[in-house]
Amino acid sequence: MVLRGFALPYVPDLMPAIAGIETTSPFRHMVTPGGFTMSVALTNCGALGWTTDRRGYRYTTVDPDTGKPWPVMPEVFFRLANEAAAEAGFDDFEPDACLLNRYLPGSRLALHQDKNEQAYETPIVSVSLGMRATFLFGGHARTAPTIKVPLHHGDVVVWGGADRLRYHGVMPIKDAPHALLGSQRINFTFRKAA
Ligand code: MD6
Ligand code: FE
Repeated sequence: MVLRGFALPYVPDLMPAIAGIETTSPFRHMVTPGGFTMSVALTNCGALGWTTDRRGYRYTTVDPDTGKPWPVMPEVFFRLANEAAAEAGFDDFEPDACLLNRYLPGSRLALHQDKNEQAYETPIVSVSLGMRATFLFGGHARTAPTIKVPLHHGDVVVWGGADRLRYHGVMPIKDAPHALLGSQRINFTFRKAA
């Protein structure tokens, strides 16, 4: 379910919260198990954070770059995720992990499934800020046809139930600077990982 503009009222509180997360755990380019450096830079907040390196994908309690716990999930993040999930019919969503992705012009995200979480019965809540993106929403096989969904500043997507494991990705971002964030897109996705 796409909740157009749902995050807009939260933006004034989200921006300083993101700046705080970045101070403790900066965005960085991680390497996939296949040896590719991701064009998207990522960081995390919450009890668990998603990471990748040559050994695989996993959730960790500690930022591998700093050796310290991931930054605490800001209250405004949790509230946004919980309220968006409820709006989509998922009551009492209590995420323990939030993955933040930063895209610069040309950054893309290849088709993938989100399946490193323990709880597939809980949804994922995804918030888009900054430059627009074309999101690819596919099927349950990588080769299944995809539909293109434009995502703008403030849009929130909630996925769950039968659609939780669909393949998805993001087309290369076009440079059309955003009034507030400039030439970047920030996406964050909330999960119940444990
Ligand atoms: C993005 N989002 O929008 C990347 N994954 O930049 C994801 O990979 C994603 O939006 C699972 C659920 C929702 C998502
Ligand atoms: Fe994903």
